[in-house]
Amino acid sequence: MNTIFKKTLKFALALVVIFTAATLLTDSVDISDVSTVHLKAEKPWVGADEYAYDPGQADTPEKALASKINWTILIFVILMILVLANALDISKYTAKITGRETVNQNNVNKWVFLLFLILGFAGVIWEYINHGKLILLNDSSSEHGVAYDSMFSITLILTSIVFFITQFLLFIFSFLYSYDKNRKALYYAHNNRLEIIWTFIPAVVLTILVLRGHQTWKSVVYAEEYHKGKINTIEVFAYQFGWKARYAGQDGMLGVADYKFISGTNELGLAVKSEVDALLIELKEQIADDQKTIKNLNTTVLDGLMADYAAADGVKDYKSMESIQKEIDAVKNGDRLDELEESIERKQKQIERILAIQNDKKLFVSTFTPASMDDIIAQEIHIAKDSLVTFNFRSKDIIHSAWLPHFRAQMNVVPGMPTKFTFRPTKTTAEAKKEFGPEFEYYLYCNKICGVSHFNMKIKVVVESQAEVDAWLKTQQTPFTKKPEAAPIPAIMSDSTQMTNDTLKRVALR
Ligand SMILES: [Cu+2]
Repeated sequence: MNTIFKKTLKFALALVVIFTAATLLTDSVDISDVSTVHLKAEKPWVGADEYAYDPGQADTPEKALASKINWTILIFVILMILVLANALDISKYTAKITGRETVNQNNVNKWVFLLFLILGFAGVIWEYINHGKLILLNDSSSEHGVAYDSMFSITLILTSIVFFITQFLLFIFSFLYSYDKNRKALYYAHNNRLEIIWTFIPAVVLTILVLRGHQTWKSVVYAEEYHKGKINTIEVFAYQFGWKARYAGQDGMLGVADYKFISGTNELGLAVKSEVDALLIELKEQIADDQKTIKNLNTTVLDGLMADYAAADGVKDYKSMESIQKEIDAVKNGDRLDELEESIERKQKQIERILAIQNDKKLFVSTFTPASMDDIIAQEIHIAKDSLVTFNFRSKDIIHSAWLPHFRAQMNVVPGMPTKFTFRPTKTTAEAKKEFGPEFEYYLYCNKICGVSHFNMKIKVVVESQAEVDAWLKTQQTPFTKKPEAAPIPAIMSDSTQMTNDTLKRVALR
């Protein structure tokens, strides 16, 4: 009897908690209003400002649904089910003590199984109808993307068929063959034929799917062996938080680049002798500065900080006072010294590494080639429709991931480990605008959370004709091409002797 009392008490307590929670919920928040983020476009990745939060858009299916469901009632119903389960528990104990069954647990379970089957299938079908168009795509803008989309669709269709058959059997058997005291279960331990069938068929199907995937993958990462014809190589450089594109200049060759050469005027670290020499001088100057600071740390540096602190104190600038105090503490406890020594060591290492390249004759010749001098560095990526394009990825700092959703392409961008991706764009930006709307643009996004401004780390990709790409390239910067001096133009110059800009550039290079 004691147990029944305890259970009933628990049941009553749960009811009180639930009613209180429900009342509080109804009073405090209208959950229906904050439950969904509304996507501007019907397809989440279409449009210039994808993923933009747009509360003004009222008629998305998500919002319509959210307003229909009163979330408070939903939570209440779920909790009521839990209470009911508790109540059934009580009946179990009553049955045990009185010896009479009040609720047939088998019957309850059997109907719950059937209900689960119907609701589950209804949910899945609802999902297919409402979001299927976001999954089963056939609007890719690249050649391999078509294969990618069809593989995705085939896999989804096959797994859906298997899902519906197996889940139907699982739940309908539980419903039809629930316990019946007049029926004896059949003992059926093993059937070799069945085992072979359900091992062999999935194995064959999966092998076909995997092989097709491998074939497509090969076309992407082993492009040189897979495709015949010219491949345009573009370097895509990632940094926190942005991208830069590097094109080969007129020589058609991308020059050597190395993170060791990166400087304020050489963001991509191209092997340009004059830049690297300037960097060496800069590094040496910085080391000298650091050494000077170390020498004067406890004298003029500390005095300066003290004076700054006093000045800030004078105008009651508490924020500055706090940060200056931190600096003073760092000087006093030796942190600043450690910092400076580490910085010197780092710079010395960089100098050593650069010199190791410069002093090795073979390395020097293979690194500092003229190829770097005419490389084009751009803030956009322009590629020609139907041409084969390889993106060579390089990262300055940490791991990023280049994601081109419309081309069904993604590749990690890893510092110190060059990666690449080859594809053939099949739809120009203008054609895509016709399909997706006038505001549409292709973008390459970062798809690896890499810091505070990760969300905005993207670069525009333009697909156009080869002639348009060439024309655009002419307008882009070649930061290391020596500009022809404003030389005195010979008074008389016949057409045949007139130097073009190009020859002037070459002369300047020599
Ligand atoms: Cu990133």
